[in-house]
Amino acid sequence: MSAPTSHTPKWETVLSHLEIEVRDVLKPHDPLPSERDLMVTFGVSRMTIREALRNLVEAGAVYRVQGSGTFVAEPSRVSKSLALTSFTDDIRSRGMRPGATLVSCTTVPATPQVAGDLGLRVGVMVINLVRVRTADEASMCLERVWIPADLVAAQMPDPKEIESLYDVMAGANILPTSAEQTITADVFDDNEAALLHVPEKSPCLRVARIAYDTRGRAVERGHSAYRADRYDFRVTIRRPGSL
Ligand code: 16G
Repeated sequence: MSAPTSHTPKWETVLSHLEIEVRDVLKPHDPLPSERDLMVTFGVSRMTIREALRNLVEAGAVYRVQGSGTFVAEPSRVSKSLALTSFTDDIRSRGMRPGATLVSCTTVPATPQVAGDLGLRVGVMVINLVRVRTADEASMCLERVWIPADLVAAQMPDPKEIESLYDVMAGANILPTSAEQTITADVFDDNEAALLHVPEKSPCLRVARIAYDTRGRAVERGHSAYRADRYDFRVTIRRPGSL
């Protein structure tokens, strides 16, 4: 949403404030302040507050309970299968718009851990890209990626311009086709929480991926921390021996 101007109707200004509160501060099923409290906070009429709330209800961001008030709705969750897909694929397939905000992009010597995962010698240069990934502008995860610099360096656009990293890699003829992935439960640290605009110590799923190309060469090491309130993983399981 664009920044309010002096021509913006009052209810839209209230709406933008409430959207941020609902998205970044409150949790699902938390109550919103009463109409009276909102009138005092924003110094506007009840009609203005009602118009803003009506828009929030219509957008599915909040719900009303007769006689009790207005509450934050469950955000639409992204349920990810374990297929090797990109963030962009995951978000688009749910009808949302993927986005990326650059945190940093550096070319650094591989540490022993990074080198070990990518099958490189310690000290070989790797590109380390750190981005906040969003769906319809709302934060979803903090993504840290390491790629051997010699694989993509020539094709690397301005890091701020990168949307899908897998598209950039495809441009360099690098196609991740399989990956080893581990998923662990954790909480965001303070720095991560600040970047994602979520409460400190809120739950996250940490996904560590080492992706390989068709030749079995490790082409990417990715560590992503997903908001546990917005992401889950869906797995198809089969009894051994059945098709
Ligand atoms: C996922 C991957 C990340 C990959 C990105 C590509 C995990 C843990 N992370 O976020 O490694 O770089 O997708 O998505 O699976 P993109 O093409 O939209 O940038």
